[in-house]
Amino acid sequence: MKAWSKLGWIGLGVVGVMSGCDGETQVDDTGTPRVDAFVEGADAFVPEVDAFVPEGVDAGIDAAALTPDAFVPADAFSGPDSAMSATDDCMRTGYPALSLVEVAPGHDWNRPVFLTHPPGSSDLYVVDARGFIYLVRDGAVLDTPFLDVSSMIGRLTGGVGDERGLLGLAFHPDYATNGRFFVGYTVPGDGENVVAEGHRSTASADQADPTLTPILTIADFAANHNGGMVAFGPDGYLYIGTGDGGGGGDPQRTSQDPDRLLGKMLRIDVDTTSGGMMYGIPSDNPFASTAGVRPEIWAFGYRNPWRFSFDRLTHDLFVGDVGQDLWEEIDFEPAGSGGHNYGWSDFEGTHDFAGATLRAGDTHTTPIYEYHHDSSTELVRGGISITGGYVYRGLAIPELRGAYVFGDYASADVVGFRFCGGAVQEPTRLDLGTAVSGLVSFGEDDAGEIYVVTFGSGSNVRRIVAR
Ligand SMILES: [Ca+2]
Ligand SMILES: [Ca+2]
Repeated sequence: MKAWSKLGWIGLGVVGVMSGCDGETQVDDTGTPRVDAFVEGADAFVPEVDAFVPEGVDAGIDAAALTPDAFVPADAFSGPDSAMSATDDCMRTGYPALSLVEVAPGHDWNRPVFLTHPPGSSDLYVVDARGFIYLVRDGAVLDTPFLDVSSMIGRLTGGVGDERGLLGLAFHPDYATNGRFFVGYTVPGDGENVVAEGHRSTASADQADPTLTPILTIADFAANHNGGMVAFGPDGYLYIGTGDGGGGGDPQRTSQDPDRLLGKMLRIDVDTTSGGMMYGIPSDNPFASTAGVRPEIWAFGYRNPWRFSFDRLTHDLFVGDVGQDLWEEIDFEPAGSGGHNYGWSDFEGTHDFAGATLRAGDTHTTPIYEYHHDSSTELVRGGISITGGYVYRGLAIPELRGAYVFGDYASADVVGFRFCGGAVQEPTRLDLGTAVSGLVSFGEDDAGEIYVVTFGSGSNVRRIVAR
């Protein structure tokens, strides 16, 4: 646990206990001392999720009680937690009617591919695959891009389905003070997948220095399946999703190869360096000291993890992993549990995939949700390339809270479900009031509101709102 630990929350943290206390004082996520839920005599405190109902919330299902002024401090979402509990959100049923609102009305987007924000900031940053990052403030795109590395990334020539370019962005948890951010991109051609560090300009807080410093470069062999998503976890470490390299059918068997970084989730420490690398290896990485396994590896067996996210309330990790020809899947990782093997290319979804075997000794962590490319039986109709989303924990749409919202690049459908008690509840095609075309990514702002990013003929960046 790194920078944010000072906020006082723990992994499953609905109710935490102060480190070093002897069971006398507990705090909830707002730092309010709580003693009523304390279990007398317990050596190791176990969060009593069910026992905790935030003040002002009647069992968590009264939408009228979920107004921000009722109990949530104005800055409650500056970190990944809120004062409300996952249990409350799991008691909800159904989904509200929704619609989409442009973040910058009338703006002519080109290749938007991701949206994110610095911690604690209401600004929105939109990544354009051609090599730009645009800053959106108060409903308008600033004239000068935050970052322009288009001359390095190169103009994409493979059409809107081209998977290369500038693909990911993550602001350091202490960005407000240190100005550090990280991007994922591909170099032109079939070249490397790169994670690089950038810095906010000292001349203007709305612009970055023009030079990026690569910190991790991974050789690649095909134009597709480049991962590219980077995100800081609740632990303050940088998570990096990598594709299997590309082609089709995992031709180089990279995803199960312990000596290659393709087809994995990686976790690194960008605040230290070690072993001649420009980053450190967290000591609790699952293979940090395992001979024959790259220490950066956090999880095995992805094909192309196209968008992953941490539930800001539970810290669980949800990954949309793009399938081959039959099955799209959503993988789940309980907060802080590394070392899983998600199966590719021994499995596509829960199904055997010919030609590969699982890494010796591993067991297959199966997806929590999968859908077939045969649209006649699926909520996602016509899907062939999943776009992983977010668990909605915002305040603006109480009836949507707790829902993991995702979609598919090739489908007009967006689907939500709540993952509670280890089970997918009420998977439902959401009513957005419009078909979504070219859904390339979701995004989340500091308040927990979520966005859809589309490109192609309908390039746009829109916020999901209640209708
Ligand atoms: Ca590739
Ligand atoms: Ca899998």
